[in-house]
Amino acid sequence: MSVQKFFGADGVSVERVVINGPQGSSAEVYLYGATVTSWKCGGKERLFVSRQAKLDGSKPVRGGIPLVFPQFGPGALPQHGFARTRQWTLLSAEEHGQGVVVNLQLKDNEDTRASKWPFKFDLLYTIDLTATTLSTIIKYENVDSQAFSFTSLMHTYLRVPDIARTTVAGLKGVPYLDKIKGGEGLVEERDLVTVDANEDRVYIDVPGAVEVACGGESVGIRRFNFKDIVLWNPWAEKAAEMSDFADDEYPQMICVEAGTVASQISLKPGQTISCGQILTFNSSASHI
Ligand code: TA6
Repeated sequence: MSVQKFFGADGVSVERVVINGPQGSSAEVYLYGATVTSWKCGGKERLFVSRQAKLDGSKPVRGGIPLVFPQFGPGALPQHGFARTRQWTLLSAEEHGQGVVVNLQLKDNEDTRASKWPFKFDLLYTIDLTATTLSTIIKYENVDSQAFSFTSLMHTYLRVPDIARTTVAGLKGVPYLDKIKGGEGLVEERDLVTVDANEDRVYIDVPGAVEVACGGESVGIRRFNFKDIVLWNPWAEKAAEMSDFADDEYPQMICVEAGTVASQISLKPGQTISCGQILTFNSSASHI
């Protein structure tokens, strides 16, 4: 197991960290946005990053696990908030018994305090890699003198061999907002959700784990203090509108995103909450 630090153009500041875990597992995180851009296990890359993604800090990374905070979607702040476009601080990267853990931090600064969400905050992001799991958990702290509320989400782009053969289990009976149908409220009736068009759905108060399966392999997503799941695939029409997403890439990805976005998380001064996800690779999916 090992930790590799790669430096930016200045030769001094760490640009990204690669951690190598047991059984050939690895992960990569850019300090820009604290964006996980790779998770390899079972001999393959499990995350999707567009070949047209910008990794130079000029725009949010199109893929991996961008962090959405303090605002999901459009609103008073730029789309999905400022956490995914800020430079995070690397606090530590070290081996433990079963793998490697990285800790990163983001605090308010004069730019965020001048924004429409001006509060003082402290985010501690822990990324933990083992042979078959990747956990990503943020400890959110209110270090302001007043309460604040936010929405937050881990915008996970999973790589799949073929979207046409991909199924998502664990959403049956869950109410969702269908953003393709103007936010219409519906209830998922399928045991296995499939995608064959542009889909953009917010599943609300999802009760348990979900599993994304394709070709006999799967990734399980267990949430920790995150209530909702967003499911998105741009399909051909939206792919064509994104300069950092190649037109032929949508069949190789599905976003299944753990977050709290249909309601706000509120913290009083001094309060903290930890939220996140544990991704587990399964070489034999529990559902086909
Ligand atoms: O994944 C859900 C979503 O909110 C979609 O509506 C789509 O906008 C996607 O995020 C990507 O957003 P971005 O700002 O990264 O282009």
